[in-house]
Amino acid sequence: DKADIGVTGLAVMGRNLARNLARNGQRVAVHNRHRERTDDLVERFGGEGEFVPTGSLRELVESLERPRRVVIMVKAGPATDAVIDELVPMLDTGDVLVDAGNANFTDTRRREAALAERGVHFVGTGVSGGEEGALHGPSIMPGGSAEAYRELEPVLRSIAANVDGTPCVTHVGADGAGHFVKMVHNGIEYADMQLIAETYDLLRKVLGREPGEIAETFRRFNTGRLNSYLIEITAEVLGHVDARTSRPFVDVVLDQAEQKGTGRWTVQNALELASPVTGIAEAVFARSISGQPRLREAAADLPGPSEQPRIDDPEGFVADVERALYASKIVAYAQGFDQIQAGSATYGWNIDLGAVATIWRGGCIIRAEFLDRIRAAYDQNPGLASLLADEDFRAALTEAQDSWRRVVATATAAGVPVPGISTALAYYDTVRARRLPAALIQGQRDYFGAHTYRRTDAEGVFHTEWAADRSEHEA
Ligand code: NBP
Repeated sequence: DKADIGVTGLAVMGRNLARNLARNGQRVAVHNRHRERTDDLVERFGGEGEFVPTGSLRELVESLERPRRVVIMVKAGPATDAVIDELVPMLDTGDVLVDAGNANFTDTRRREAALAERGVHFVGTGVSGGEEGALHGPSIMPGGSAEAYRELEPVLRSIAANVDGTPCVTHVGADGAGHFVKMVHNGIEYADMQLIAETYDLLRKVLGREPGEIAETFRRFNTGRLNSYLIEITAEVLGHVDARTSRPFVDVVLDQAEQKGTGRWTVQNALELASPVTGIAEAVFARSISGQPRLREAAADLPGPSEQPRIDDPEGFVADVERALYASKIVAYAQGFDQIQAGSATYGWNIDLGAVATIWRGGCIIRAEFLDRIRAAYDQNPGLASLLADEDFRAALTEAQDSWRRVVATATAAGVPVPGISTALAYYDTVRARRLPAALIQGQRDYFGAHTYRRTDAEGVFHTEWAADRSEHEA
């Protein structure tokens, strides 16, 4: 009997994806470069469904029903290329190769184009939700051709997370669109985590609360509009007590945040697209600063504020912080969706932003009630210029903005860094400003480089003779 689908790469993600497939009735051929992982999977979880262990890629390919469907779940980068290069000569026209790793979307575009020439469908697919998601239902973001998606759709729907009867999977767009959207998802995840971390820092340093108390505050936040997986796990982590020292876990962990690269890719691409994802950029840089002990050691003696701000109403401050977090989150997500919009236009993907919000409601790390609101915003107006312009978000920002300003002011007065919250507020004030000092920058550019400017009151491009008589003429 032939297998329905193959999975190669059986580390945590691949193993759990293979189990998810088998539990949903697929006969799954499995393969890993080092055989032990394959045997281990079948030995420990063989009872969960039908697995066909194979010892080589050739054996894997030969075990599959046609058109063949092979999922690659190996380390992103050269390892993925190595597996593709070995697999492709064994495949036939119409076969479908799915890369479910965290590939850079530019690699996916290159691979898709190369394989399309050989008649093989290549579907770069974002998978979010970590190992638990892979097992119980991830959010799945496939790119590639519509034809290939039709081939995969039923099985992807069966293994994806499900919210209110809707599976968290959609055909995002052609070639690298899926991996692009997964990249921005991770960027937004960075921004969201940074905002939550700043909120914790404020409650700790301004109000002097203990991690256990702050865990309770996050538990309460989680019953309201901030309800989300990230807030939920934040409360869990803050409430955790280290067994070795009986101290709060968060106090014994080295405060140097690591990263695997998708946040950096998001910002690199945003620079290419001139898409201002300031929240994601601050989050990536905040992790970078945390990971520079030499810099932090050298700066550790610099003075903070000479006096601390007085907080007369601590519960009022907590309420302000909740509003600041919510408003900042709206901005961070608005920026991320804008980047997807910009990528879609630049790379020709025609991405449905409402559909992206829909598949992020479950399975993935940023899953939250909030995504339902984003979906509703795009449902109501698919051509929305920014989520900030949506009526409901506008109302939330209007209600939050005074609190937001107080939080940034208090943080600044107390010397507590809030790069994420303050950049979000700066973005808000920038985009809503009727006049920006960009006019002055145009003047400076024209002064030193004759770069020209446009006027508010006349068509055309102008230059002023700064070094001579300062007369203006059309350039
Ligand atoms: P890893 O990213 O740690 O990769 C380990 C797997 O890659 C093993 O199966 C290993 O085989 C295989 N591999 C390597 Br390394 N080099 C290879 C090569 N040259 N040829 C063939 N196989 C090779 O595994 P993971 O954490 O399960 O993640 C898999 C993918 O999913 C990655 O792209 C990751 O970025 C992505 N992802 C991970 C998460 C997560 O939460 N961990 C979430 C979302 C996406 P071996 O056993 O023989 O060494």
